[in-house]
Amino acid sequence: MRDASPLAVYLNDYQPPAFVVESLELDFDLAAAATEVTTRMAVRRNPEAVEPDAPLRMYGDGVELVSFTVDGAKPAEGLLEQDAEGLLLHGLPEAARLEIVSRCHPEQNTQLEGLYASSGNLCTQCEPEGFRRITFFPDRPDVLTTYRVRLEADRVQYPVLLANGNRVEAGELDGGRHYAVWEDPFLKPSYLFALVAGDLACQRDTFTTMSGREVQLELYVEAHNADRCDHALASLKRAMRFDEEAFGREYDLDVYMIVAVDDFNMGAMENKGLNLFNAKYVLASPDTATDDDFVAIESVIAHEYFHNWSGNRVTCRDWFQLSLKEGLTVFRDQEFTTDCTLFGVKRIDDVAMLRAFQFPEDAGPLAHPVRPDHYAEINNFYTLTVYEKGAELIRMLRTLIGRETFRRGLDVYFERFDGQAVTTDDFVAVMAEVSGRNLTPFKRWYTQAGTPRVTAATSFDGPGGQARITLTQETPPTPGQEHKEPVVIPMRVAFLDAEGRRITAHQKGGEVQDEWVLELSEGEQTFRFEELSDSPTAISWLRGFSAPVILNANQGVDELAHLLAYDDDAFARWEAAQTLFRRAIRSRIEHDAADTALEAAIEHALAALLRDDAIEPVLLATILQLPPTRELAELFERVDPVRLRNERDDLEKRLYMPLTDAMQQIQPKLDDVDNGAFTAEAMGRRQLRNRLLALRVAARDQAAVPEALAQYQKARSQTMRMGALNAVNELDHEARQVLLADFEKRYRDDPLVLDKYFGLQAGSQVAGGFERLDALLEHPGFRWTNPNRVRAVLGPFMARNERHFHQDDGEGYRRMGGFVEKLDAMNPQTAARLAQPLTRWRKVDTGRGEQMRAELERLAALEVSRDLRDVIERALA
Ligand code: B3K
Ligand code: ZN
Repeated sequence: MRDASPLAVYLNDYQPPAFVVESLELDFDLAAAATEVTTRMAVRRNPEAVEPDAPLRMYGDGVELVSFTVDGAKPAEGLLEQDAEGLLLHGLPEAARLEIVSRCHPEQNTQLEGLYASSGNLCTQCEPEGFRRITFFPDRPDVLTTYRVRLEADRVQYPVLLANGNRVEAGELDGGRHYAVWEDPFLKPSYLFALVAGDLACQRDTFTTMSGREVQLELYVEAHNADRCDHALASLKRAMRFDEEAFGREYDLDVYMIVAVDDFNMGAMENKGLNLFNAKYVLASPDTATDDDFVAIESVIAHEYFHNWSGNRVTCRDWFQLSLKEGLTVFRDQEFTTDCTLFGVKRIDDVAMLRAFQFPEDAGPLAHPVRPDHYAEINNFYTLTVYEKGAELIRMLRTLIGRETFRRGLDVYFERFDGQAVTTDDFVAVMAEVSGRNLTPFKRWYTQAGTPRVTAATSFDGPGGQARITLTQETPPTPGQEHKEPVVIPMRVAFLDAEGRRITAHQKGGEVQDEWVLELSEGEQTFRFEELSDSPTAISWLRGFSAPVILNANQGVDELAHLLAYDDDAFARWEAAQTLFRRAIRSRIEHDAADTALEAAIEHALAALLRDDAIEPVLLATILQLPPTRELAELFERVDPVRLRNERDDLEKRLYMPLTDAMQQIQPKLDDVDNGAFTAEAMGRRQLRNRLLALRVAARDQAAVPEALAQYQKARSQTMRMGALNAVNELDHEARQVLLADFEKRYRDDPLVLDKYFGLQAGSQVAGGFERLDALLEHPGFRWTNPNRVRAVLGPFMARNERHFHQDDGEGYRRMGGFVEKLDAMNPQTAARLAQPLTRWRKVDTGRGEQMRAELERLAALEVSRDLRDVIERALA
């Protein structure tokens, strides 16, 4: 595990496996201290292998070899080689049967990859390379086989024994033990293997598929959580129906199981028929989970379910192709959530997340293409770029070839590659085939890192006249990619008249339309429009965020205010406000002074919005929110994050101070929101209520703090309780302490809610951040071995607590560096992830940036994991 120099793996070195595995049997003698695994496999030389007599490579990581036979006999001297990566077996015939007995140690496994113990249960995480921590195996995604798994364990400690597929046998054994045998009829790669042994309660439901088959749905949780499963099960059924209706995809096994686990490195895992979930994305009750939690659970449940086709039935040839399944599955889950949400706000949320997290990644030292071409540690490539930008690529493909053609392409893709491990090129080739288009230029999006910058300029020639749009594009250099080529950018646009209606026109030889998708594929292109039905008051650009680019359209304040008031595209409307906010911040930082005329115009536009009875509450709530500091930082080469945060908060205060009356007037219309309803509309109204409260507190509205206290006290749901807490969390005020103390007492024994308490404390900029940090680490509920808890403290401290994280004496960096070092010894994957805020040192003003770099260099001089070393080395390069 401790490896001083990470050696890179290159896409160009890909070779098909030397052997195929025709079938696999795994016998587990399960115990937390030591588990013995007997692995039997039938292997045959792969006709597609490059070298005809290549040895069989079986990876193993921290696994003890007990015995090894080939066709029943010990391999002859010298044929079995053990090295740092595992086993190499030479001299194999055309086909052979191997039997390997090996041992692993679940209880000591704090990495949470492979087989490990969590809350007294045993479970697995194999993607991407965890299977090799369970047994020796050609653990790569293009080795697919069928699995028969026998689990044997103590009957009292582990009454539930689960693995992928269908249970075909079970029974009692002597000595208080029992067993179960599971068979998965579908070909799968080892990263989709899973087992669970534990004492768990099962909540059941059923789902009848579109062809009339009944599927058993089983949700396994610890007994005391049995009353928090309804939402997850209902979400699962909605997702199953949606995949049938929107994508024609039907579930294939007789049972679909989900197990909630307390200690988990990420959100969830799509193992075939047996999903393992971070308990955070399963358990929900109105008292413990906020509306945001409910929505997140629904979307993660859907995401993992959708993987059954995009990932499991059709999988990745190698890990460079990760976005093949992740980008596509994120796209599919976004479509699902959009279907459950109101008025395009889901799209706005997705864009906001892309801008706050993926754009900075694409502009920083860890930038990489959606399909990377080399990596030192694949776990570090489960990134916003592979997932979220990957989903944007799928969305652009749909925009370019049209919805119906795209849908047909997906059908062909799933049918043609069912049971195979393929590449993103295979995916794009299908879309090219069904659309008859040359998509080769589009593929640059997969191989080129960095966010393209697009500039738009327009000229008009009176009513009934002509319009000309000139678009240019440029992508800045990223590590290892100095020179960039133009990419294919679908730009959705409309012209709006003085009442906000769309103007019609046509492009030369084209039909009369009121919205266009312009395809920018060169460095610069001009698009001409004729016979405009009116003269445009505003242009609505990049509607629906039709491409993941940074657009500069040089629009005036009046034009933006017009879009904010009228645009029928929710994204474009929100974007108009965001552009105004960004401009105001930029002026404050660059000119050291507020642009008072601009800020007055923004305030005026916001006032009009607050008077608008027609706007959906959830959209209003979303528009009123200023961009977060980490997104704003991207506007500048280098910036002092503490000052940026202060300017942002001050702008918010100044803009909303004159609007407190207007906000107060809306509030009575939202008095009935804590009503237990979970419709999109009800959630949107709660969101607005909480947003108004928070903005009023930020704007120093004297009445707002007692209202927050009252809201907390009266709350019947976690959404309203957290709404009140969030509103006062930046106030150095007794109210904050009183509420937080009450909250801690109330939820001390409820890990998922306690995480919210940790997050509020760590993320608050109120003075005394380091003392609070110390207190959290001393809290009886804090555990270094629980990723949720560690993330709840370190995450918000680095993401939201600029004042302390970026304290100018470097204390914040040293603390975080120290925590990362400590965590790395237990859980490298989570440590490497939590180190990432430190890698952004070049964006931070020189004095602080140098201290961040110094902390990275201190870590680099230590013996750290390959995961962490990879991140640090790229950050310092
Ligand atoms: N495929 C898993 C992620 C595995 C991450 C490994 N470090 C969950 C998902 O994307 O659905
Ligand atoms: Zn996924």
